[in-house]
Amino acid sequence: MARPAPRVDPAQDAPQVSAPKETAAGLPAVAHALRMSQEQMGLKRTVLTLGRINQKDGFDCPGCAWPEGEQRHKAEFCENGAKAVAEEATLRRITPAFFREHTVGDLAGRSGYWLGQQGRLTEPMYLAEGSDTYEPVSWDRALDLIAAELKALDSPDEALFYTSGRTSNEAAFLYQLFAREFGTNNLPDCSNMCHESSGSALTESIGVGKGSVLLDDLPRADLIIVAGQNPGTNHPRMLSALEKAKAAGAKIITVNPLPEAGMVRFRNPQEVRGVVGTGTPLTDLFLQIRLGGDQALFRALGGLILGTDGAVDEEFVRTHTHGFEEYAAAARDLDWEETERATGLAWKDIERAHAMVTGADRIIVCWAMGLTQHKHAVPTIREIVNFLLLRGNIGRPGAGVCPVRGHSNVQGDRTMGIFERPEPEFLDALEKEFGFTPPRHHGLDTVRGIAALRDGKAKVFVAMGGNFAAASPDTRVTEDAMRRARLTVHISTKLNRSHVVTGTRALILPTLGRTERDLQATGPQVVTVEDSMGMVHASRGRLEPASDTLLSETAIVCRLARRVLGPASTTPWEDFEGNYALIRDRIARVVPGFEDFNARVHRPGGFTLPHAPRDERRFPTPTGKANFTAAPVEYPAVPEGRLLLQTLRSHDQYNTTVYGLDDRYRGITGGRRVVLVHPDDALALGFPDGSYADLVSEWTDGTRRRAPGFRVVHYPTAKGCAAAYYPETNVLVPLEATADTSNTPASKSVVITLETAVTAPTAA
Ligand SMILES: Nc1nc2c(c(=O)[nH]1)N[C@H]1C(S)=C(S)[C@@H](COP(=O)(O)OP(=O)(O)OC[C@H]3O[C@@H](n4cnc5c(=O)[nH]c(N)nc54)[C@H](O)[C@@H]3O)O[C@H]1N2
Ligand SMILES: Nc1nc2c(c(=O)[nH]1)N[C@H]1C(S)=C(S)[C@@H](COP(=O)(O)OP(=O)(O)OC[C@H]3O[C@@H](n4cnc5c(=O)[nH]c(N)nc54)[C@H](O)[C@@H]3O)O[C@H]1N2
Ligand SMILES: [Mo]
Repeated sequence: MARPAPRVDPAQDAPQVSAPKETAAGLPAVAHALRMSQEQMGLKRTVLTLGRINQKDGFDCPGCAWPEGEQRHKAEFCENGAKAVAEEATLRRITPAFFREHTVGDLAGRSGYWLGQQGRLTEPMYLAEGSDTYEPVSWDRALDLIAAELKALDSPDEALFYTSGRTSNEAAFLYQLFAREFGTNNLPDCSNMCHESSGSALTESIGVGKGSVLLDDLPRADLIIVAGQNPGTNHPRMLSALEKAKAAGAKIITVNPLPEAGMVRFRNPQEVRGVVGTGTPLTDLFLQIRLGGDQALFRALGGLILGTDGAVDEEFVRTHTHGFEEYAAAARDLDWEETERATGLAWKDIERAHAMVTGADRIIVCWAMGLTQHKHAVPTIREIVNFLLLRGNIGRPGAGVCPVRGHSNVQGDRTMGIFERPEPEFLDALEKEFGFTPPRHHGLDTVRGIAALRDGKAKVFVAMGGNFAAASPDTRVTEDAMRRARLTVHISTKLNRSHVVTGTRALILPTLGRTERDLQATGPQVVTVEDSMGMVHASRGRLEPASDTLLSETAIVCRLARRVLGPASTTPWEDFEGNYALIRDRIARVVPGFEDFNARVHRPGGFTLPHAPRDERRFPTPTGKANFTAAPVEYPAVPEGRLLLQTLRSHDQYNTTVYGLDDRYRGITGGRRVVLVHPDDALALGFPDGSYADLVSEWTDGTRRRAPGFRVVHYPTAKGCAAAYYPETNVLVPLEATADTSNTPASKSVVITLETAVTAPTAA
């Protein structure tokens, strides 16, 4: 039997601390996943559901975007994938009675954890102007309300259409089509806060904003560098791929301020030796870098390669690259003291890394949020490209760039046109296919969208999934901005903070999740997704929907579009709603690489999208070559007595969805308000382990932001650095603190001071 939802909010945050673990996965992970699944789903549904994750006729795991291999295990999922599924396939339900019992004011005082624990949303709900209680509303009335508000705007650019990364290709394609037929490119998405920096950097450097590595490349590599990523928690299936690569002879360098459990040692629960043994040590060289030191590290490695006879692939550099001389001049001109200051690394460790690099013919670099969420994220990632180009490590097997994406379809949503700055060619194709004139001026991204709401320039906010209020930076500014909207609309599976930080009016539109059967006029539908490596495949849910009233994301968009656009739109929205294959026919004609989409997506395992640098060593940049860059090396400046804080994920959360209050690998249980600080720094600042501190961030304009009541944990992080969980610490990240070019919030380098906690540690 599933357990009922908790009635009391465990807002008491009293974290217990023990030593961090070295090993990830193994049997404890299996046990943990099964316990959480059973609490939410009961035993029978647990067995039924977990068996279908990532199977060829099953559904795509709603966890991360790591790809599935050709050869699938019977259990092709990980602990955290199972938790993501349990969160969606839970038997708990939120009915209209729940909203009668809990006013919006009441819900706004609850933790995100408690809100999520209440179960699946089942009915469309409406919060009228001046009311403090959501009331049930029919789909027709809900959609009429949105249409009326949208039509009342002075300009289509006063509306924002946000997307999170779980939305299927079909729903995403129609959503952007609707927004553009309505007349705006205001399509902010979670990618703006995530891998935008990777997209910006790679587009400029190699002409394609996606990774160039396929799953098969990992076991062919001689060296894999994993920088700024915690796969043991966030991409657990990646550990099996790394284990396989090691077995085939690859070496691994880990670059991280934290010694993360999975990268130290991995116990594969699918192998006997992983269950009874001590596991595979994965990392050969651990570079415990300071936050934000990566550009300096890769520049230094470049300089060392240039100084090593025969280390540069001159033929590749001559034939395929542009800008080498300028880059080489900058990289040869190395300042060792500055490199050590920026990276916090000892010189001999960088030389050790260099020896491994020159000893390796084929090199892959993987990264995630540790690199993308800094002011200088874009030049940092371009520096990785410089480093790889030197030895010809792009466009051949076993080598390349591997940004590891977050949400399971975040890459696909972008491919489908969810982007505030669309390419003219994409708009041309839409125009030709659908016979309307799409807006050509750029729209607003997440951060600019918040500013527009704050300044009264955006008035209607619609979200296709996600939790905008909690995921965005500068919580107070963002929440005030949301409250200024005339209407906020959330198409969601689960209750979250964004539903209770509302505009003058608000709607919650409940929708189907990945695991559920999607029955339309022409029968059951499949949807498609694209993983982190450009593989497109089908996903078919089979569970009975959480309620009869739910509509699919696709159906909601089609019905909304018909109401808002009326007969002026010649797009066959009704046909699309009834048969998703018709949407795929259109995608095939608009988006390059999707030719013959309907036939190819039903092949076992799907198909891989083309990638010019990977497939043909062709670089579709303005120079026609892969571009070296010689940006000045940057790293965060931290004044005396301050720490540099990164905001990251615990093991028991999926972004803003908190599954539980433990972070098992880091030895934290029963609470989330912890700050991990090096013992020397903590003691120098006067904070013994177990003391409590307020985290106070300082921004260049003199403003200070406070997150109260964090337990100080002495932890082996790099010196000068600290770590605490997101979203509790988003309040500290100024809206203006973003990465150059990509405008991604710089959530991994927040300058803070610790102040003795003035409040007792209670609130969660
Ligand atoms: N279970 C689970 N899975 C997830 C998610 C989740 O929340 N839970 N989220 C999904 C999403 S949307 C995403 S984007 C990914 C996120 O996946 P990750 O990027 O792994 O997520 P974070 O927890 O932000 O971890 C950042 C890592 O980078 C390191 N780091 C921070 N700053 C620096 C730096 O300056 N340099 C270097 N070298 N390292 C640094 C941190 O110590 C940490 O190990 O995971 C996806 N998968
Ligand atoms: N400080 C700080 N801030 C960060 C980050 C950080 O590292 N530090 N990371 C950033 C990153 S990488 C990301 S990707 C963003 C995440 O930003 P979002 O994607 O906006 O946030 P999530 O927490 O993933 O959204 C969870 C909600 O999505 C809804 N949902 C789940 N599944 C479905 C579905 O199938 N359909 C629909 N319609 N709704 C669904 C549920 O209602 C759930 O409550 O946060 C960013 N914010
Ligand atoms: Mo993400």
